[in-house]
Amino acid sequence: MKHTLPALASTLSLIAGFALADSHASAPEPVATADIKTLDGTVLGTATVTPGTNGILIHLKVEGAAPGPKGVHLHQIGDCDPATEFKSAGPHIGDADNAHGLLHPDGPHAGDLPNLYVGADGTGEMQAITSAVSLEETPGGLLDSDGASVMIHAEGDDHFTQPGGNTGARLACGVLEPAS
Ligand SMILES: [Cu+2]
Repeated sequence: MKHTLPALASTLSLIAGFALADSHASAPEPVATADIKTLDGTVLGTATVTPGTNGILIHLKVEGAAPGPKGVHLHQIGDCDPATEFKSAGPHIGDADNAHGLLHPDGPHAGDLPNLYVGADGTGEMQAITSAVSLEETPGGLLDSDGASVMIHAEGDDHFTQPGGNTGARLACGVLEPAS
């Protein structure tokens, strides 16, 4: 007994060590990121895209924004041209397939996301899992040949009104680029 117990203990710690190392090794990294800028070129924040088991995790962080809810969508084209007031980013991903709105009975667009909430200090953060978009396949893939953009709107999305949920102007836009 005196010999087998320590042997058993060291075997168990070896197994635990392998299990721990394994779970850490599999933590996925973002596959795409976007710097989100306003019309005058100010960087408002960043977005990352990380594939998970139940979908793609979108993680958005901003600072220096006006407080309150902001609509957030994935738009079809990776082009944030301020001269077009970001209309160069095109419509929401999946806008031809469904109505707009996470709460619309005929919705949502694949690119519809929950609102970002900005606090009184101008910072805000949002995380959402979506299985409505893919990374590569067209149409609407986040990293397909025409890319995709993360758009922050001036007003919160009511998730129902057509075509954009009453979110108002396109406040800030970021082109998703493959993470290096
Ligand atoms: Cu939008």
